[in-house]
Amino acid sequence: MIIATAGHVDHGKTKLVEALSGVDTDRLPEEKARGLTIDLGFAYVALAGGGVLGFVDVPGHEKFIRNMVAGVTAIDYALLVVAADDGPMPQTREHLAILDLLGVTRGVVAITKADAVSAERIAEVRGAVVELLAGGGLEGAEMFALSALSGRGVAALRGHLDDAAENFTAAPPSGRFRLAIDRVFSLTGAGLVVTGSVHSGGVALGDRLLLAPAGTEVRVRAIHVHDRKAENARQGDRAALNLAGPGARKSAIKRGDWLVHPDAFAVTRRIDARIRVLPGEAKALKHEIPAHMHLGALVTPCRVAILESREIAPGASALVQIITDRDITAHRGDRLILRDQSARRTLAGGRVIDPFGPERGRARLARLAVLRAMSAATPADALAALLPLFPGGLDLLRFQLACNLDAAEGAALFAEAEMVTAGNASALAGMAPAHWRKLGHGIHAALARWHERSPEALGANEFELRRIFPERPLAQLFNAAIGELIETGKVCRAGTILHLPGHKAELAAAEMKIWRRIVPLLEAGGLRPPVVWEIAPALDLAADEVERVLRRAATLGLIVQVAKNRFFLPEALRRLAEIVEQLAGDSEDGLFLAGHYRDRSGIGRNLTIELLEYFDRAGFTRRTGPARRTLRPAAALFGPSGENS
Ligand SMILES: Nc1nc2c(ncn2[C@@H]2O[C@H](COP(=O)(O)OP(=O)(O)OP(=O)(O)O)[C@@H](O)[C@H]2O)c(=O)[nH]1
Ligand SMILES: [Mg+2]
Repeated sequence: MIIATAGHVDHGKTKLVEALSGVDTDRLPEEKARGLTIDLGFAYVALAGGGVLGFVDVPGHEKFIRNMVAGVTAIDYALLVVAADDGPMPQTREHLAILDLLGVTRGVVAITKADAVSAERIAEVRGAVVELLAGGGLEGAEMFALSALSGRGVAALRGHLDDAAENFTAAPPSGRFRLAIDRVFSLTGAGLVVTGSVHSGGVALGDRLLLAPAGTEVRVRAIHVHDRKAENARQGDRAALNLAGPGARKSAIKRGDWLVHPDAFAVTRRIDARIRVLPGEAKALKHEIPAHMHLGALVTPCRVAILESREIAPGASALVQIITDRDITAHRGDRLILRDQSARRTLAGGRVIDPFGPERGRARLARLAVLRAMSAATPADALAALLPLFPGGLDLLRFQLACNLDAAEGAALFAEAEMVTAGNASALAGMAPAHWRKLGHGIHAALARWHERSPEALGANEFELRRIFPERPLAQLFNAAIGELIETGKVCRAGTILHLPGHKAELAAAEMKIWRRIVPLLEAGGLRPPVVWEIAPALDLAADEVERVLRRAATLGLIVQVAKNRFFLPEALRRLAEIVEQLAGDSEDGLFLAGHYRDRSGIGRNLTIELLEYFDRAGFTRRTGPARRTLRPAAALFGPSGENS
């Protein structure tokens, strides 16, 4: 059980931790010289029953509140320290408010320096503390009057903490591994070590992790949990990880960074959240106010955009978008604290709803509805509430990442949800059944209209057709809907052209004559067919005539226009798409680079770029940074191998 101290400067937190654990956690020379805690201190006591008391000692001075907040994220138990002579003071209140905002609801109160005051004074301070706790998460917490100097009363508090630790059961680990880094140092012999609280999931020796937000890779060489060597660490633990690998450089890691499972890597600068303004604030929180956000062990300057109104009154809560000055990482449900611009006062706190806040339309009614849906208690409830709001389908992997669900949790959730899914392991999309039925009807109707307007064309490309839909159906779902229509005979496909079964279109006799002469040249070109200005002189025709026939052939599905002058026979395009599929399949994460494609296909640099951009437009691939992944099988778009079309 991890216990963090809280309370005003000089009220005896560090002395009390020493009396309870035997460890003086003020290690820094400056702390010793000034008799003041500056940074976090840690002490661990192994209990006879197998449990551990892990103490995080925080500084009380208002100047070091940022360190205090870093220390109390992901703790289990609060030890509020109030000196009997002073009674509650400003940081007693502020620390308490921070604990409340972070959702700490279990704890105990120590009234220290009891040796220095009368019994009446102790009774008076007890009364003041009861009042202070009323209405908050620690309301009704037990109180122990004691002296850390004489030791009187310390044993009773220690007994209370031992009991609490014995009865404590940590929440079962869930989600992918995330550790909020609060210290980084080098150990001679071992190398780089980071420490922090494990917010979710678990980690084992040898695991590969990413440093967030930087994205560099590290490997876990050794693990200590609560000062003991371990094979793994899990949610709720305080862990020290010895790191190896290219990212394991002290200069590249600082407090506030995270170590995360590669699939939990999420970088953002816009967090949509619900926050509550402290009731004690004198004024309402204004729109676009600059502030500091604390999340995990991180603190960063930010702006707070209020989404539902122009201001938030003291004690009230509202949806906001927090725009940070730099890249950060966050997930749904993460607790955060807002302090004022000069870092003097705690203003508000709350929880992340969506770590990927949009830049545009963030306060639109439709977006607010999405945020309310995502605020549901569980990911399953959130998903059920979201699906009706997305007529074009929902990116399920983004949802999984936003909620930090591991693979098994994601799979179970998606299997149970009432929805149609499409895509693959690296691009999964979901749609509510009602939207799915509407989409099928919509595609059929859109094709009928297409034939009406362009009777001379055989039909439409899948992506030409998809563009017509205002709800912007996700490519995977749109393609799956078409697959279903083809299977049930309601739609036909010729090459990449879709049409209704009754509809026919052919080349005119003159066009057919030219087309028959072009085909052998294209066939001979294989995967690198000649462009228009190469075909025309070879056939002794005008370039614009060749282009006209090729365009016409494209509307009939005989050929596919990939770029301005570039046309591919469906068979060649299918083979090129299959090479993409092989490349993506060969790579561990499903990603491939244009350079690899050029080497594998042998079609050269320029054609590679034209072709991959076409595949992106066609909804076959999606680009993320320098790499691409496939969204669905090549066969679903370009026909199965060996198909004659
Ligand atoms: N008389 C008396 N003095 C105490 C007691 N506990 C702490 N002190 C004294 O109070 C002073 C501050 O104690 P610390 O434990 O450093 O206080 P702190 O809360 O850790 O202070 P910060 O970390 O700077 O916020 C020291 O001089 C202690 O000797 C106590 O129970 N009785
Ligand atoms: Mg101290």
